[in-house]
Amino acid sequence: MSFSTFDHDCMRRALVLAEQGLFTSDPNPRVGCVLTRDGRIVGEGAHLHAGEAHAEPRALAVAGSAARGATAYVTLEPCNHHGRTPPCVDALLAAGVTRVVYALRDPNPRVDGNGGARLAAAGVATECGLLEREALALNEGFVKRMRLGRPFVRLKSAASLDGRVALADGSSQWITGEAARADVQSWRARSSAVLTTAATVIADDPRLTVRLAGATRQPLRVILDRGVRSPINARIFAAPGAVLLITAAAGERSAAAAYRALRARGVEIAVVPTAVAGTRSLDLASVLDLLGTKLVNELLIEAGGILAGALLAQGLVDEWLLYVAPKLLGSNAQPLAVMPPLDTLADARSFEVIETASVGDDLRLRLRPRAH
Ligand code: AOF
Ligand code: ZN
Repeated sequence: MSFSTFDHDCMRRALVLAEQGLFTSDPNPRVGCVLTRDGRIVGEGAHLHAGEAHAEPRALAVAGSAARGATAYVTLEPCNHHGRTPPCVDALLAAGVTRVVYALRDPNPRVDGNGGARLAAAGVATECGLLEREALALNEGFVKRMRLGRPFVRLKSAASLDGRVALADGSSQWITGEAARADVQSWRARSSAVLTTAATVIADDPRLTVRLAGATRQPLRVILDRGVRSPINARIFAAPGAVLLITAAAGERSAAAAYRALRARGVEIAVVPTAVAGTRSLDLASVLDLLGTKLVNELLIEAGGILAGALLAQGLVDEWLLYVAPKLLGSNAQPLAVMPPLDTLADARSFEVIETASVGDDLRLRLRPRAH
């Protein structure tokens, strides 16, 4: 299939529109739509909030009768199902659109090829795959949850040049500068959930909220707390937005009072198995499965080196957002990722650097694990 420069330009525009939903469309994907006729844009739309109109009906509403004979550029395959809104395929057909170009097949099993097939069967020229990589990059979380039932996992760490995330006494505020900390805000804002551990709640007392001007949605905050140790007066419980505490200790008499107090504060409590029966660590794959059932697309993990090491060792990290402060903290400070010693260099975990950026005085690396 070959696409013209105009096709590319229109799909690029649709991707820009899709980005309007970056912080808000959750748990739905970010989708944009551009309608053109005779080489001119006649309508544009984006999907902004789950439960509200999809991108296509928004663009069709702008185009009105100009949609007859138009081409629709959509960043995701138009849906063919009755969800919270009627099928976009019906709306496109009713409006008389004659060509539909979409970037990415919708992995939602209720759609997954059906939308495109129905358009084609109705005689609409239907083409798929234009700027697919870019459309996928906007919706990696949605796609992974639909395919595997688990969120896309983004691990965030803030370390010194010598790879340390806290002094031996636990103090870590602050290693990176204000600009790097502000940058984290937008990664939180695009996430469905932000996850930490009881150890971090106790050591740092973080709120883990989004404090960007105009933010309308708080990600779910998740605490891994095997022993229900999080203090009830921690700031995370007082800050706006929902909190989910994941533990393994349900039903233990010793934890009953802690549960009652947490529930009284509106905290939801969920239980997963431990990694190995009788050990302290929660089974992380089960944690991700649980968060998939809670419709978490993108999960941002902000915790210490123990959880980071476990996630990396188990191959559960999809992207590592690593802020590096040009400082040395010394070799007794706490490591970035607690991992067992290696026998040979060939066993080292390695990563592909997909982006580097300067943020204030610090560096930001985006890394993707290489197959191990
Ligand atoms: C589209 N255009 O703009 C979006 C689509 O509950 P609903 O009715 O909002 O349906 C959500 C599903 O629709 C979502 O899981 C995904 O498969 C699809 N999203 N489809 O044609 C859009 N946002
Ligand atoms: Zn739709």
